[in-house]
Amino acid sequence: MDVRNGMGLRPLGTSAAEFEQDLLSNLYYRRGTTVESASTQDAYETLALTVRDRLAERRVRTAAAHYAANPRWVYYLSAEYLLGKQLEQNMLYSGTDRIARVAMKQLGLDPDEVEGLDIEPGLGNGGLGRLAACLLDAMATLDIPAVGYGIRYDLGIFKQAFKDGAQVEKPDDWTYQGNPWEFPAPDDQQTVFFYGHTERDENGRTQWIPGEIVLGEPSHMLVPGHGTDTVNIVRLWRARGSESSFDLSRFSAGQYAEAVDEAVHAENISKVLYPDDSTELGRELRLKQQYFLVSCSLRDIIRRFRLRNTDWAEFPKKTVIQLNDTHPTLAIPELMRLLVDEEGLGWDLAWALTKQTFAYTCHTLLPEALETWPVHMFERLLPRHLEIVYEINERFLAEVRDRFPGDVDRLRRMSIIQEEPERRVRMANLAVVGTQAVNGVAELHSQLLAETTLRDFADLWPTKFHNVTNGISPRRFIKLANPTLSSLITEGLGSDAWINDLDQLTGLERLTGDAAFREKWRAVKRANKVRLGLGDPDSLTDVMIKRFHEYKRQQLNLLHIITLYQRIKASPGRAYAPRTVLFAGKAAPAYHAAKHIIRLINAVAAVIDADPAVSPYLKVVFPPNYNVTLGSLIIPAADLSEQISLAGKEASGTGNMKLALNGALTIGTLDGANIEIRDRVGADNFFLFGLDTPAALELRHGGAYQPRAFYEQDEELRSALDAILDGKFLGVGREVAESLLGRDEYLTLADYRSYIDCQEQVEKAWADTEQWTTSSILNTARSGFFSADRTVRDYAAGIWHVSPVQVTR
Ligand code: F58
Repeated sequence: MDVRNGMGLRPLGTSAAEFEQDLLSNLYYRRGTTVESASTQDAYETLALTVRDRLAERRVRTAAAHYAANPRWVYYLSAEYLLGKQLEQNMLYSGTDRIARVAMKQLGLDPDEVEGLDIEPGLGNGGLGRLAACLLDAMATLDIPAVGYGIRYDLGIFKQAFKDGAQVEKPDDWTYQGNPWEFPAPDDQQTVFFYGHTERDENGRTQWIPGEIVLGEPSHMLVPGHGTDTVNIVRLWRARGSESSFDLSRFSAGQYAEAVDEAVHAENISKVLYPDDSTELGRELRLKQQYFLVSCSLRDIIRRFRLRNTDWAEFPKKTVIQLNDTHPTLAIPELMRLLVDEEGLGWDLAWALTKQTFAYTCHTLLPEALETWPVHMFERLLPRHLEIVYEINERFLAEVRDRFPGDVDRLRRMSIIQEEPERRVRMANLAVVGTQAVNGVAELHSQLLAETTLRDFADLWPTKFHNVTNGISPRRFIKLANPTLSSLITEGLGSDAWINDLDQLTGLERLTGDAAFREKWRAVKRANKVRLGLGDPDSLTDVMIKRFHEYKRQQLNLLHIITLYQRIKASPGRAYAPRTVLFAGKAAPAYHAAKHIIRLINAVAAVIDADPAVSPYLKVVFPPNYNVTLGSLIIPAADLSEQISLAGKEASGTGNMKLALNGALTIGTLDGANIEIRDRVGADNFFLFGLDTPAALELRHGGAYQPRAFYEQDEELRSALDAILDGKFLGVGREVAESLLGRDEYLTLADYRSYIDCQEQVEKAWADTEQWTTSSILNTARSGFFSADRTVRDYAAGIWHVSPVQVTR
């Protein structure tokens, strides 16, 4: 059914001429200007609207098909989304990429200049936020009815710049020029309560009398599927002061600032994304953000449920809510509150429905990254929710007591409330107790969760624990990011069907014997390095792109660079294979140790650059402000992918998958999804080094790690660290060396020798161009498993139990 026919609407054309007409018309009616007087910004906004219109039509049909089917929906709750730029993606998905460019040229517009104005919404920190975006992309591509819920932060992840080599942060006012991709939906506004107290009414029902009321204003962006007509949405909430928050009496008295105080206070809730990575700040505003997201989203989910359903017993049959880490876990007590206090359901029924509705994905193993909130703060902000959490906890602990009588330690560990040294609410415990499924994000991670971090819970409910290995969008991370490699693959396989069926890449294996194909493969990689424009395109391009964190061990890579530098200085005559080492990534603004590492990398880069004996062979580059856009330029140019975290620390990693898919070989530890990458691409096409998880645990917990011993025994290591300590790199970075020699939890020096030796293997392999090319092709050919489509199928079959709904014309 073409909805437009029923409405008497003109279908939008698929030719360049029709697109050109629509551009002109949008320029005139939506921007109030003409081609002659349009600014580039006018042209960009108009292009965006013209592309968006084509997807809007699919969106309307999708909504109609979903309404008719009344299916089980997936609601993905995430405090973060790193969606990446929208224009290029939406042109590809709407099939307008070619005609849009033709039309622009016809109108005398420069497509590159116009498209250059598209900006990336940076509403996330790193892997977790980007995973959310990849899963939404795959859900739409697989025709799964889904809505992503999040927060529309005014300021996204800070922009990173370097001043004297040190990171400085600038605000990311990403909607400064507006955002043409967004549809406001003021009719679906929600009211959110905070603070106050609870009262019991005459029927014994609890009422929450709030102390502050804030409005949640939704808008959504389109999430089109690739090669299908499904267009889902991601709905983002923005906080607004309620009408009563504007104090007219103060305004009239000339107290203008005071008059808007309350409204400004309310709007602060969605003002800024917390730029944190893996360490939690116990800030009330962050808890407020979390509840704001949860409260708005749950009311919206219930509103949508009621469009077609009346019986609460049906709720879990029509709804599955996936919690992306613990940040949206307040949804569990909030649904209980809505069902018990507002809908009048009994506790047991409400609890059964709640548990069936939710599932929880954990993204970490670091105990310090498990969220907890001080009970007193929780109680002040969300008094009713604390009562509900207590009740959930009491009933849960009774169950534990029944199963493990007398095991007081276990009870203490499993309680949702931590008692010592301070009373805190443990969000991960709440998330496990209140859901029907818990999953880790790679095989090793899921296994370690069940054996260590969440072990008591896995003892109690073994079948609740799942693994769903992460995946990445092949549309975003090869088709769009690497168009030339994509064309070559399509040429080699004889069709482009691989983009939605990534396992078809195995067909490339037989092309490893095809000399012409191999030549083209190398030419594409080289051209991608030229496009990136950082360093010699014939050098080994060695890439480490990720957030800065000590566990990820950028400092280990740095020690290798210093060692290479010193080797070249010591024996200048030898023929060294030129290498460009590229870093990109941000450090949390308050994470000083990570910032010291950044500063030292930049100092080492400068010293090497200034040394003509070394610079022909070694170059370190560190482009600032890593984001999806920059990643999409770097990934296709990489030869070597650095995945060197201490084993047992990286939950999965997804950059590792993007790089392997684009033909980079990995140097890595047995950590996260590296293990699965190695299993698939083959040990011969992967450079393995370092301690494995049991060895790392033993060294750390056995108290046997003595970094000084490694320093003393290994001359090259000593010399590298001494150079830092002696101030050889602009006098910068002593803190880094001291920390490596002190209580380094990440056992960097223990893995140094194995890493350096492994890098020598890399160099040898690189010298054999033919063998390297084969390994590169095989990395791509065998990375099909890491498609987010596979990940979503795993969730759909193992956790969500949902089926696709076809959108027909
Ligand atoms: C990442 N977590 C994991 N957290 O570190 C990575 O191994 C995994 O591949 C990825 O999730 C996807 O599963 C991550 O990115 C955050 O950014 C949090 C944001 C909120 C504050 C705490 C860190």
